[in-house]
Amino acid sequence: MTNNLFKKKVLFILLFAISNFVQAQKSLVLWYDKPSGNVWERALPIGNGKIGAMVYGNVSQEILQLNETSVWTGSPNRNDNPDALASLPAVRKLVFDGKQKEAEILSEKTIQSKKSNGQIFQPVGSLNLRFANHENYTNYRRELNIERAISTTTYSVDGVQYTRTSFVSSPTNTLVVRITANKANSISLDAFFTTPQKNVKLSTNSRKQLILHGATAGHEGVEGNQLKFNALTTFKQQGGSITSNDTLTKITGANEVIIYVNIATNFNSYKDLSGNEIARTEADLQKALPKPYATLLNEHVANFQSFFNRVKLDLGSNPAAEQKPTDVRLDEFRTNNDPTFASLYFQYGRYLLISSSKIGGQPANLQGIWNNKMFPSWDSKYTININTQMNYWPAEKTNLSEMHEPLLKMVKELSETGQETARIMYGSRGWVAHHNTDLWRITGPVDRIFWGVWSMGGAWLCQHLWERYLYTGNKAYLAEIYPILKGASLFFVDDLVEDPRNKYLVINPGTSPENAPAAHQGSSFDAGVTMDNQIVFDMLSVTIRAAELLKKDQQLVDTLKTIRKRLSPMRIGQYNQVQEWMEDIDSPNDKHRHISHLYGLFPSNQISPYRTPELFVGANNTLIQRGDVSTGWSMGWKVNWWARMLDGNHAHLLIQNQLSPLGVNAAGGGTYPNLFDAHAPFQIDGNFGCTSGIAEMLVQSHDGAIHLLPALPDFWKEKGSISGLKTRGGFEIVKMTWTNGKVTSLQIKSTIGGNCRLRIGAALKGKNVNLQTAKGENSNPLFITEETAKPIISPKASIILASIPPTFLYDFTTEKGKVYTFDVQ
Ligand code: FUC
Repeated sequence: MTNNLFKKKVLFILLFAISNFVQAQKSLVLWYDKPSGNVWERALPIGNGKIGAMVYGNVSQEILQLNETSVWTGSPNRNDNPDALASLPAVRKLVFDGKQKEAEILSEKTIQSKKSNGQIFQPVGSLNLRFANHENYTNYRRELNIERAISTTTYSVDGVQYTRTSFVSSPTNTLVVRITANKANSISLDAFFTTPQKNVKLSTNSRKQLILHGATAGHEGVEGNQLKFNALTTFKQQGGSITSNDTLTKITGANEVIIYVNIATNFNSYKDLSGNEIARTEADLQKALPKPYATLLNEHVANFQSFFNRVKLDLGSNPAAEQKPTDVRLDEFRTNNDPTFASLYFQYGRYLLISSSKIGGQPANLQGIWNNKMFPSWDSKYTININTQMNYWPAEKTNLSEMHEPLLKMVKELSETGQETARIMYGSRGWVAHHNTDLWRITGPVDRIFWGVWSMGGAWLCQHLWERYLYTGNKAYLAEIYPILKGASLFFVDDLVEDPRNKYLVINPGTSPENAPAAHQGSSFDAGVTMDNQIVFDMLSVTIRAAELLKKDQQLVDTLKTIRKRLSPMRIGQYNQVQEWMEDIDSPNDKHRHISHLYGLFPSNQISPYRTPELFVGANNTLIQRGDVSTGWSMGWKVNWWARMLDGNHAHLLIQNQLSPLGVNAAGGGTYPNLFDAHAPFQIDGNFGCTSGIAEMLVQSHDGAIHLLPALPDFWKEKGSISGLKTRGGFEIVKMTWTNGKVTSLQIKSTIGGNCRLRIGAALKGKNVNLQTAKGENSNPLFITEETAKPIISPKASIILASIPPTFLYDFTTEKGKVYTFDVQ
């Protein structure tokens, strides 16, 4: 090669690399042309599942607001009400007699926890960086690159360009901030901690480190001063000088500064606080400090991308919109077709899950891992009547199974603490959890009994254990989780009672999370509530299937099957809706944010256009009657429901409603400038719910087959592709492309073998596969769908059913590890 040719080739490669980089930058970056000021919901979240930080990007007064996953108030405790058992017969009788309000009043005293309503997830404090004389700046930009999990702030002062780069490294469990300038000796700053925590000591030491040591308080009678935390900030600077006084470290005239923040607690488990928070921060620091910055950064990016890069999504682009700052794009999204913004939001959900839920940390709570308030809304706990489950809807399908781990561990722990609750309060075997839990894995009913009476939290969470099995087919894992499933079912075996009105086996007292029918004098209490029936049905079904697969407990299987037959079926009511309550007392004007009786449509699969068409139409009517705009998480759930209704345009409308700045939706939620979901206030479930919904619009696998492009909206039809989504049965969509709403190419990997059944709108031709037209049940056991009892009244369902596009159904046999390629005919 001549020298010139070589140079040209290098130039070409460079240009290609740069254009790729710029492309990636544009589509997977949140960026702003103004600092956050004092607005937390403008700051940008970074985290590694243990340490979380909100980076404000302020120029002269920078704030990194800090969290650690186990910094909660209180200490090991329980909150059962032992009076429950004796009062249950009276409560049940009142409910069966139609005296729901009286039952609720009695239960407020006898079932409601008399102890704590759960503890609070709290902030550690903030690291403040003060830069003198930086008030007049130009060329400002701050961004969060969600493909690299790095936040960067750049600006110029007096002709010097400054760059701050922040990330939380998983390999070293350290928050790293690097400050550089393009002129020597330009970096001067004061660094100090502040904290809203009361029981703390701030200090510096001879190494010029900043130390924030403290203990959280007690709350609602639960002992405090037990959970200890330590935050340690360490500086490494080039050039200039470093000094410190009591609580402040000062750097003057440096060329570069690297800041390491380590945070740890003495928390080992919900019953053990014997860790050493000080030794832990020092040990983590020693993992980070010796490494050159480039190594730290590269290891961080590699670790993050080993999860993030598994899925790529292209929904089309709008180059004009892509040039604009993220807050402007958010403002315009509902009136502008900006498909890259939808894919950015989808990937942001995956970014947030990787950053807030990792092995060794706690599950993502109501705010993930980011909270600056001592008394955040709902204590930033785990509300397990929807919100915590929603956080994990994207985990398996968007190829982040590892991020599911902290939740699965929590379910195991609840199955331990919940045994005593089952025994003491209900006289039942097995275990139970109500509608909330916290770091200490409380399982008793909290808040007012109106909400707290619901006893399905554990059983719903068990569906996550089962779902992971359906995605992986891992029998050893199934054997591990089986005792937890069995325990949740045993609770129901003992707790279900016969309804004298109709002889069904029902949960009493039960409720449909947080709603109350007017006909019951506004009491939330009832028996045989639809969601209870659906969750019990799923719980018994998965236990039966798990026991059969593991060849265990035949007698129990027989019992569960007998009980399952006696559960009440779903019903279609007078407004052609799926009934929420046993009686037909729903109001078509009820706009309540919870639509719990559609649990059967999503996340469960009891309602299907192909298997239960009457219920499918009923669900459609229910969704229309409840309306679209609501709290953020409710809109996130609705994206999934409309995807399951196979209505991509309605799902997209909900995405537009959800991705509206707060205040646009009258009496509803929306999205903050940093793309955090707004209940309001910030609640992360909506982010995760919508991410799951977008995946459900592209690929579904709950209804006996892998359904490709089940709900593609007109906005994304023209051209697009998705790579890396997972499905039940251990399949991975290696890549699927589409044009004009039709799949144009497809590659599917089988990770465990078995029959693969595809449902698709266009005829397929296999390249290395023998496709058969599918008939009967899918022979792959990971796709079995359970027969639910049919509704009692059947409405005229034909109009909606006729609008469902026809599909082709194919079967082909797969081998473990092989990739199958298809063309569209
Ligand atoms: C449930 C919801 C509320 C809120 C809270 C954290 O109680 O009904 O809207 O999301 O959880």
